[in-house]
Amino acid sequence: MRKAASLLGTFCRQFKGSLNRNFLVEKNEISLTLVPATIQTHGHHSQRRMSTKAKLADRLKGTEKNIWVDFSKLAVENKALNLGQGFPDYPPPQHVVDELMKAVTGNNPLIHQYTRSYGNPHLVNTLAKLYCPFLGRQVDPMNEITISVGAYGVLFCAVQGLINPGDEVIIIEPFFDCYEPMVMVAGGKPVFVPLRPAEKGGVLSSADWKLNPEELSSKFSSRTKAIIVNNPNNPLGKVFNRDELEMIAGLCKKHDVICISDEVYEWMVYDGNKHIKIATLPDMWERTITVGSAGKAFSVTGWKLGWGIGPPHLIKCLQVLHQNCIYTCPTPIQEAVASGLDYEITQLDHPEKCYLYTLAKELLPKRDFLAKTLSDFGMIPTIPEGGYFMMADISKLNLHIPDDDTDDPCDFKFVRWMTKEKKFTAIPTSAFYSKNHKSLGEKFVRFCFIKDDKTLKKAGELLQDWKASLA
Ligand code: IK2
Repeated sequence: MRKAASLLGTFCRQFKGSLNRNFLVEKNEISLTLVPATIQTHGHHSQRRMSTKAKLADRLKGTEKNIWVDFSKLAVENKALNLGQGFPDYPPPQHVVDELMKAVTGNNPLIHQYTRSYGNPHLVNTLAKLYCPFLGRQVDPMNEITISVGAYGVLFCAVQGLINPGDEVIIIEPFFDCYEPMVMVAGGKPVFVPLRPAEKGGVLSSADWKLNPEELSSKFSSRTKAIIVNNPNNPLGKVFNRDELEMIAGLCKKHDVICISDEVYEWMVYDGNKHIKIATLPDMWERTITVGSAGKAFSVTGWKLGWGIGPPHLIKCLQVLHQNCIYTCPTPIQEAVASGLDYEITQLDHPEKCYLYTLAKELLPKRDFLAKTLSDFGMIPTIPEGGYFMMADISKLNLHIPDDDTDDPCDFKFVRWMTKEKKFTAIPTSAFYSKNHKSLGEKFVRFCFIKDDKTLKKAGELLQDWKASLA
């Protein structure tokens, strides 16, 4: 991908220029308007001078960029077919929506008021019941579970509640991007270790991406406070097998390290793979926080409700943070998720009726369709064992992508160009790598396949037309 001036570069420069001329960006999901940097109050402009103290807090420096903010905006601005951010573009299960309707239209006036800080009693009781067989133990709903604003909120509470300045936190690459800024904001030091793909060419499985045990072991020291494991992994779709989890668990125990296990895609596993909770391995319950998400489990990402499950001595640390910065999550959403899960619990022995299981069945043909579509175009997909994302190698595409005059890695330039010129959006995978390892990710792009079949078909047609135009 050669350097050359581009329209895209010009656009970016102009846009930055207008921001520098003291304009504020008023953003919503639909449109973007530039308004003068005066305070707008009911149509009246009152001129106020910015305080010189209005500066980002020092501890947030280096965390200003956010891939979801930037690329969701880009997709909307360009009206692009969006296989970027991970959410479905079709309705969630009806019974869960019905539960929310019931909650807000029922006779209980308190449903509209604050509920218990660490989680509505109905929800934590239901979660304790749901996870008991999967964790192989009784779970104390009041002391071993905490609810927060999505898995994001739980991860934030875990990291802020446990990490001291100078503590090291091991993060496995590619990683869900928020882990790094969360650790930095806590004053901790992220220490990265990459999964490395097998050198065999052609289509890979996410199982072909492995940790090197010596490399992983070399990252642990007396300074290591925690490791964040994402299983199934976003963006790769890797489902860690028992041997891999035992290796990680062994190191956690040897070095007395806490494991934050982000399992938001726990229900979405394919091809007979089994999701194993690291908390169920010997002596791991005591040192593991398992993170889950109602948004992911029920395909309602806008509901933003998540949970952390673990022993009281760890959960207490999350609760202290949560009670002082969020206090409590929306009561009707908690009630609806609880009732929705109550129903799922009754169906666990009927996998064909249980949404937690049928979701993976629904996603499998979408995964396979997308893999074929991308392969036909000339990308080389890594077939995910879990989750709903697919990484594809773009390095063999013989395309000339104009440079956009940024210092960003190639995948950023490629996705920006594709969004603008082809009206098709994905997520650049180097966003899931640390600064020094961006080169490991920049030849891949991530596509989301929890999309309506019509959307996926449109993506196929778009790529076919694009390919035809290259011939
Ligand atoms: N953990 C992981 C691994 C996630 O993927 C997510 C949500 N990611 O969705 C954005 C994307 O990758 O396209 C979360 C945590 C956060 O989950 P929640 O929505 O419950 O806060």
